[in-house]
This record gives sequence, structure tokens and C-alpha cells, in this order.
Amino acid sequence: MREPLRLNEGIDSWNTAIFLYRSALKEVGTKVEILNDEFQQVHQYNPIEYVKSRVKSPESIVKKLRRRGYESTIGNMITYVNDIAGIRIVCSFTSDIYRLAEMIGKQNDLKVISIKDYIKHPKESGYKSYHMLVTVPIFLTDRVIDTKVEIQIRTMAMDFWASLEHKIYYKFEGNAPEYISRDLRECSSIVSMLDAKMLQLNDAILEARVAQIE
Ligand code: 0O2
Repeated sequence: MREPLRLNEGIDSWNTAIFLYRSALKEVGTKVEILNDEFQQVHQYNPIEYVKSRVKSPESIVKKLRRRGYESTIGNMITYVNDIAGIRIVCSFTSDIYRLAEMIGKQNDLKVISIKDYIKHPKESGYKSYHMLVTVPIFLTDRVIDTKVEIQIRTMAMDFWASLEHKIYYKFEGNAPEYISRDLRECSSIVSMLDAKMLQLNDAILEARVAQIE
């Protein structure tokens, strides 16, 4: 079998690139759905609350390239923007995040390129999430192309925080007043406390159920 090509080899049109990113999102989305269904069947429990996916808008791609000092070319976008295809998995509990990440990492046809654990190492802003950059092979009629997808896995509380912070970031164009940034960092600590408490409660409920059965 021929070695898969990387997406930056021989892709020179916007439409082809976007088609590949969309296809990669479908592939990864289906894998995640199957993992969730299997988990439900085996453990009678769904680790995933909801999944969202998107292809980054052309404006955001151009902005990201400009921020990093690159010209807006198809080649640069494919090489330097890792989150053009993005899928976000939202779970109830932090333990689900690591369980899912492990299950995704074991999928033979996915290559894990990098992992950023912003839960163990939150960003300065207070941002928490688990990021996996993977490639998935897309089988075309005459070639196979490894295509990048960024998978973000986080709890509902982390997602709530991130979407509010994202709005504030855009509203102030990255220069929010210090008191807002401070409050956001404080809220991020509250998110961690809430996640820990919810996990404890869930464990207590599970233990009580087991005790009832015995
Ligand atoms: P948008 O508008 O959400 O698309 P890399 O090239 O991968 O090494 P990058 O892209 O900075 O560098 O990677 P990282 O850290 O994995 O961030 C990718 C995405 O994670 C961001 O995309 C955001 O969606 C999210 N993210 C990262 N940091 C923060 C943060 O502090 N707050 C919030 N709300 N989201 C964050 P974009 O393109 O920056 O933004």
C-alpha cells in the first residue's frame, strides 16, 4: 500500500483543502459517536454530553496566519494552522475526558501528533481543556491524504467558561480590563472546584447504588 500523503503535499486549491477538512471531521465525528455508543452498551453510561464540530472560517484562518507573521497562502494555512478542522467533545466529568482521550489515542488509523493538557497546565487566562492534534487518513479515488483535526475535550463547566471568555476576548480585542481578566481567572478556579465536587457526588451516587445491590 502506498504511504499516505500529508495534506500539504500537492493540495493547491482552497476547495480541495476544505473538502478534506470536512471529510476528516466526518471521520473523527463517527469514531467518537461509535465510542460513545459502545460505552453505553457496555457500561450503561454515556461519557459524552454533546459534540460540536466546525471548519474554521476563512477570516479566522487569515487572522491566525497574520498574527503569526505568515502570508495568507493555502500552503501556509495547511502547514501552520492546526485547528482548521475542529471537533469539541463536552463531557460531564474530568475523568471522562481522560478516558475518552485514551480511547481516541488507541484508534489504529489515527495518528496523534501532539497533546496539550490545559487541565493539568491551565493557560494564563484560566483556560482549561484537553487538546489532541491528530491526523486521519482520507481515502480519495487515487490517493490517501492524512488530514489534521484538532480535538478539544472538556467538561460542561470548562466549556461554559471558555465560551464566555472567548466572547469577552473578541469584545475587547484581546485587551480586556485587568479586573475582568482577574474575575475570569477566579471563575476558572470555581470551575475546577465545581468539576471536582460533581465528580465526588457522582462517585458517591455510584457507591450508594452498588451498596443497594449487595
Ligand atoms: P478560535 O476563534 O476559537 O478558533 P498551535 O498552532 O496549535 O500550536 P494554537 O492554535 O494557539 O497553537 O493552539 P491551542 O492552544 O491548541 O489553541 C487552539 C484553540 O483552542 C483556539 O483557537 C481556541 O479555540 C482554544 N483556546 C486556546 N486558548 C484559549 C483561551 O485562552 N480561551 C479560549 N476561550 N479558548 C482558547 P483560536 O484560533 O485561538 O480561536
